[in-house]
Amino acid sequence: MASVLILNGPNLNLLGTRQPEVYGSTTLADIEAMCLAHGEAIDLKVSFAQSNHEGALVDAIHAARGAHDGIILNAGAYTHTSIALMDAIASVELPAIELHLSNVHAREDFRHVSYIAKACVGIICGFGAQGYVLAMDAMKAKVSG
Ligand code: CA2
Repeated sequence: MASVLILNGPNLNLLGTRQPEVYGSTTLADIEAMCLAHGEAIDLKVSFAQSNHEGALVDAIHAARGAHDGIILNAGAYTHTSIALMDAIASVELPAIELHLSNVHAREDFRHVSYIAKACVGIICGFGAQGYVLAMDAMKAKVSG
């Protein structure tokens, strides 16, 4: 069975507790449960992780090589700043999907810039928690040839 790492960056551990008007009221634990259930439905093994630390995210991406077939990454604010994450994604040579809950292009200008997009096969944003399911379907199609 194909396997995907769903990796979440800084502050996403706070989902559902603050700013529900921007990020919704679903918690990250709810999203993890939804992803695990969807993985069973579409035959995709799911590993789910979150870190507030850029280096820990780099380490998780490195560790995905040989362990997973693809990476779904909501890098949070590091999306807009991190060359290190871009380099890490490029280095592992796994298909990666950039994911955001919010429509970053309808928000502040600094959120229109993504360093990681260059290393990703595609981007999903603006669909809230449902975006994780959409990204899983896209990854399943990508890794199943
Ligand atoms: O829309 C997304 O998923 C983002 O990746 C979320 C990041 C933001 O910096 C990106 O531009 C877009 C921020 C995550 C912050 O999450 C919070 C959750 C609850 C309360 C406060 C922040």
